[in-house]
Amino acid sequence: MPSKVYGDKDDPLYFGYTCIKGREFPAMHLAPERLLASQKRRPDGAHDAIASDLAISEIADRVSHIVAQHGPRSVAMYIGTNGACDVRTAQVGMAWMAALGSRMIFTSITIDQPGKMTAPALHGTWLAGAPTLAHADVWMLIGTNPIISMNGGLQVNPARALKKAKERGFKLIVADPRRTECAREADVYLQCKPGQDVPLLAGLIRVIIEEELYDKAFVARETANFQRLIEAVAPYTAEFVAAHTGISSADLESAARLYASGRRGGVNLGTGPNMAGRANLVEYLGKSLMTICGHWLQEGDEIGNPGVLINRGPAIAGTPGPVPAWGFGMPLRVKDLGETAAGLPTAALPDEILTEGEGKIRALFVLGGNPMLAWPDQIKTHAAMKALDLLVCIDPVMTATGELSHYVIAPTLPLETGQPTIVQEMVQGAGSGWGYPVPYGRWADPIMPVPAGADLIDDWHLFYRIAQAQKLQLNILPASYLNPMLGRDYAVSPDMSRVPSDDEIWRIMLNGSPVSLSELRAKASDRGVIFDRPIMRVEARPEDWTGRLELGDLTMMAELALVAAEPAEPSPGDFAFRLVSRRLNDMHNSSWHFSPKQRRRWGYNPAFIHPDDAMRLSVKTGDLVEIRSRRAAITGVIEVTNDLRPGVVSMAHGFGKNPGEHEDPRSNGASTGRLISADVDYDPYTGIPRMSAIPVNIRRIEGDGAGKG
Ligand SMILES: Nc1nc2c(c(=O)[nH]1)N[C@H]1C(S)=C(S)[C@@H](COP(=O)(O)OP(=O)(O)OC[C@H]3O[C@@H](n4cnc5c(=O)[nH]c(N)nc54)[C@H](O)[C@@H]3O)O[C@H]1N2
Ligand SMILES: Nc1nc2c(c(=O)[nH]1)N[C@H]1C(S)=C(S)[C@@H](COP(=O)(O)OP(=O)(O)OC[C@H]3O[C@@H](n4cnc5c(=O)[nH]c(N)nc54)[C@H](O)[C@@H]3O)O[C@H]1N2
Ligand SMILES: [Mo]
Repeated sequence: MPSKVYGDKDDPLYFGYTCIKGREFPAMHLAPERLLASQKRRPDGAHDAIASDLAISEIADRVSHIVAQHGPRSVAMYIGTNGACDVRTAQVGMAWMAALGSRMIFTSITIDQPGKMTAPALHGTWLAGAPTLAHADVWMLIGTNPIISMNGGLQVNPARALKKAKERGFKLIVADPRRTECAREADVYLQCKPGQDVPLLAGLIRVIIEEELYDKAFVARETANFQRLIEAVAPYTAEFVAAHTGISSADLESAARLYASGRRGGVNLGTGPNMAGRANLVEYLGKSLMTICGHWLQEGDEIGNPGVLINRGPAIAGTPGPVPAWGFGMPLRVKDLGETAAGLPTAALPDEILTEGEGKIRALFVLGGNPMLAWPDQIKTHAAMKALDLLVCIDPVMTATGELSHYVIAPTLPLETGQPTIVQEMVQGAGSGWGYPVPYGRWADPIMPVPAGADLIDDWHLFYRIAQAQKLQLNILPASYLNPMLGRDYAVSPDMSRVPSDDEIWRIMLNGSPVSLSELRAKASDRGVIFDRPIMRVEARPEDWTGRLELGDLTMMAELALVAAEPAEPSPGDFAFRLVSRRLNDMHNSSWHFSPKQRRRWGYNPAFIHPDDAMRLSVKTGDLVEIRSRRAAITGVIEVTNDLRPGVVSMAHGFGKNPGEHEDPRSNGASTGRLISADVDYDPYTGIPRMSAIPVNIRRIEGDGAGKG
């Protein structure tokens, strides 16, 4: 039985890299907190173990009953971070929803970085894609810290990739109110005010245009409405940017000049800017910055990864042009929201559950997610979860959401099932420097046995077996096509009289993949391999091609005008601090907080503040404070650090308990989601409310005196 995880130094891509979450995997499989049987809620709120067969047939009955009474739209699905990690879960789950006739599928994307999907729709996708780090001279990271988060940008083993790139003169620009691990490596670091990324990006674009540093030939050939962008960024003068962002004109100019000086480059925005109020616009400006500098891959450039398990689209130096980012598909009943390029608005799902009337959502399936500690507006989420007729979670532990669930289905864990490296390839479309830079692939056989006496199922079995009980025929799409429309030709309608074997389901998932499942297993079973794929180079677009990258989308230009009219301090005096989101190195969202190794530093989510602020508030590390927003108050534990911009309090999410439950700030942490309101200051398209740069006040809690000094 494996007890230790270590990196394979000879791996041709990771070079021995592992993260603490990976190293903790075996411990998670054996953790005493792990559920070894599914759970059913009693009327008094406690849970009893239930045989998985019985749970599945009871759930199928209840769903059938709800659908018969209220129609398929009353059943919704939420795919969380661990519902997306094993592609079988989401693919079979979505096939079941399709068979049921419900389109109410939500994911964490709309409460994470929705601009990653809407901006390419508004701007147009450059089919050749962005350069990998190895082929770039300059890079900009805005509110993202991939050395720790692995959020894309710097690719796999980011610290090593960055070091290699810097050895050959590569330059890095970082903008973040917190001096992050990435900021320490930066050639230019901008310690900007949070929530002011629109002025920052518009200011950078203005400098590049005014100093004529942009790629004139590329802009003339491949873009539309450049003039509109020129006019829209004109108000973002050096003085305006300095007042709004706290960045001096000298620093702004040196960042702009450095970025424009590169031949190939990338721009990555992360959760910070996407959560700070203008997700679509900040990502749109990020794409526009790459475009005016002509930083995309060009004709003749080599494509780093032509695809191993995923079919990469054609590598053409051109764009089909913009496609609708919203205003299509199925409308919600609330807040005038509907389908978007980033999916349905998860932040509005509680409203869909709480709003009476035809189509009201009554049943929710949560796949590897934890709404109670992840969705914005914990108070409203709590009301919604309690209002459901049926709440089912698939989760290896009893979570805050599990406590409110009618059923918690106990799944197998990754080391107990075979897995290919497909998810890492699927994310390649999320931006520059995402996915594998080379055609790397690997198949991992199960290496740990399912614990003796446990009654566990692979997540996807739940939906397959509910469908069997409901006599529904599934039509399962492969995961090997990023475009589900193309993947349709490869969909499989299995014989529903039996459950497919592991081998069969993986064949369906990889149906039509460039490298087949059997080739992957034969060549890359005991270690990762860089596959010998034909070299792919970017081709010229046909002369008569009409698609252009849109630099002047009217909705985005109107939003630029709105921000240009905002005062530098939106609410002077009212709320002295801005609460910003962050990741903790040892923890992953709300998962596995009980793991002793992950708790070795902090078992909670500290409230990081600058020493000057600590002095002003008369607090020191370890002291308790009240953090109050317009919506609610939580108790935080102070951690003083020089890394932050004064006036900013930085806290991770995913901690604390359900509202009304006793919470020990030094052991459970606190829920930052409770401070958020889903009903004010939300994006009119994706529904994401302000989840970073939240106005708050901080007050010392008198008489606590338990600080560490
Ligand atoms: N205030 C605030 N809110 C935020 C954010 C923020 O920065 N600030 N960040 C947002 C972001 S970026 C995201 S992605 C969302 C996350 O939203 P969610 O995905 O809803 O939340 P997680 O905490 O990632 O939930 C993961 C769940 O998966 C379970 N799990 C762990 N391993 C497995 C497994 O192998 N199988 C299964 N089935 N389950 C498993 C864990 O126990 C946990 O309950 O939260 C968002 N919410
Ligand atoms: N160790 C660890 N790794 C993780 C996770 C985890 O919980 N722990 N979560 C995973 C998930 S679900 C995701 S989505 C990714 C996220 O990956 P990233 O987006 O890289 O997440 P962070 O490391 O929090 O970086 C966000 C940065 O934004 C800054 N910031 C906050 N507000 C603003 C703002 O208004 N403007 C600017 N410019 N910056 C701002 C914060 O200070 C922070 O440094 O990470 C993933 N990886
Ligand atoms: Mo996320």
